[in-house]
Amino acid sequence: MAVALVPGLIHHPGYLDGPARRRLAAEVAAALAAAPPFTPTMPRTGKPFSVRMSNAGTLGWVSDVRGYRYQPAHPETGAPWAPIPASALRAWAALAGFPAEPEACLINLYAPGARMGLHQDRDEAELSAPVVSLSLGAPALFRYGGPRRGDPTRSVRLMPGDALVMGGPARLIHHGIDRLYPADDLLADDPLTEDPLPGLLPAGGRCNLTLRRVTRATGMPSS
Ligand SMILES: O=C(O)CCC(=O)C(=O)O
Ligand SMILES: [Mn+2]
Repeated sequence: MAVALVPGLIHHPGYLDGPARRRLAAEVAAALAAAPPFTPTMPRTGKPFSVRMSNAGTLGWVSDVRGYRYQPAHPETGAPWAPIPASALRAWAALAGFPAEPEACLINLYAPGARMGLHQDRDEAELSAPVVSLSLGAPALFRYGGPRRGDPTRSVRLMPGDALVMGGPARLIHHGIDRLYPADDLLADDPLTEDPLPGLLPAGGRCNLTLRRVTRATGMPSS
């Protein structure tokens, strides 16, 4: 059952069941074998992110002292990113309501203690496409506000297998991850919090995939 948290921000709890999560995790592990996780740094300051990242797709999102951008190759190996996992493409087709494919699948890897500060996803030229995100591993507290930085915020817990669609009036809202819930805390022994990427992510970690259309899709009405 889908829940509109605010207009345009649609939460699909438990969108991927256990077998679907395991399939997606295997596909992500394959993408990470081709494009190993790296530690992005903040524009200007060069301060490292606490989240490690990689990408799949024809374009990947990267951040370093030169700024935020999309590029077709891994910043360290220079190799092209792997194709977007098939299960993630199916989720986009079912949930995005957008006629063109996503070009970028950002793979965020949160070790316990990692977080992501409030930000907007606005490095894409095609803002009429939503952002579709899929979560695996530890539950996390997702914070969301409005289009202005000072707008009031609320939060929702994202569980493994949840999908979140950020589109329409919510496409440019501020959002971030306050924290993960420790695996030994409230959900110990819950089969939903299985270690999603052994060897790639410490136990109790979380993986989030963020699918985005980057370039303007041809034939779309201009906005
Ligand atoms: O990890 C999440 O659920 C959010 C990730 C995110 O907002 C991003 O990568 O831009
Ligand atoms: Mn984001």
